Amino acid sequence: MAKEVVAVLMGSKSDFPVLEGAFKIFKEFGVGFKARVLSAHRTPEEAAKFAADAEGAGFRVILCAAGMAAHLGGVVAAHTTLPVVGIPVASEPFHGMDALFSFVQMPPGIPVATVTAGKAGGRNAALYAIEILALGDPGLAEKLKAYRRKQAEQVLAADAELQQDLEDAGYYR
Ligand code: RP5
Repeated sequence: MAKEVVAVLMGSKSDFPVLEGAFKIFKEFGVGFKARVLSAHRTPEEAAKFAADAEGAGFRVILCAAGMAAHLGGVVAAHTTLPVVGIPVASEPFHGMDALFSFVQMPPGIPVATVTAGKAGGRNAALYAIEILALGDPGLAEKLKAYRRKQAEQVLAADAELQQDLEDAGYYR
């Protein structure tokens, strides 16, 4: 098993679907991670302790997903100098705007890098963590470049398919 270098914290097990894409990306890149349910409000002492111990435990980046009044990223960032990436989770009645502002509106001095809400945010947070790790890992940097190339090829293949579909349907005549 790969050494766990990314910590993925979620405020509730109900946040899991937002992070599933991140777990798949870490697996694809061979990046070891540890996921935990830890809440800034419901388990404040455990969350703070995890953050304070994270660097010594070998983690290099911490992802935090939470919804509503999402203080997890801020609380974790307050207890570590490791980079913290916040993933807002959408919930009723404000559809993630509440969590987005909670993550993004950190006071100067304690940054939390915030991605978009939802599954896209989960995936981008994983890729951003890998970009950070790749700064000191040429093999990982190469995998990121290959990932981008594959992604571009998929878009170009979709474009070619679209051209063919429109041609076949007679829209270009
Ligand atoms: C937040 O409250 C969690 O991150 C979750 O998004 C939201 C609701 O939690 P549950 O009531 O589903 O446990 O702390």
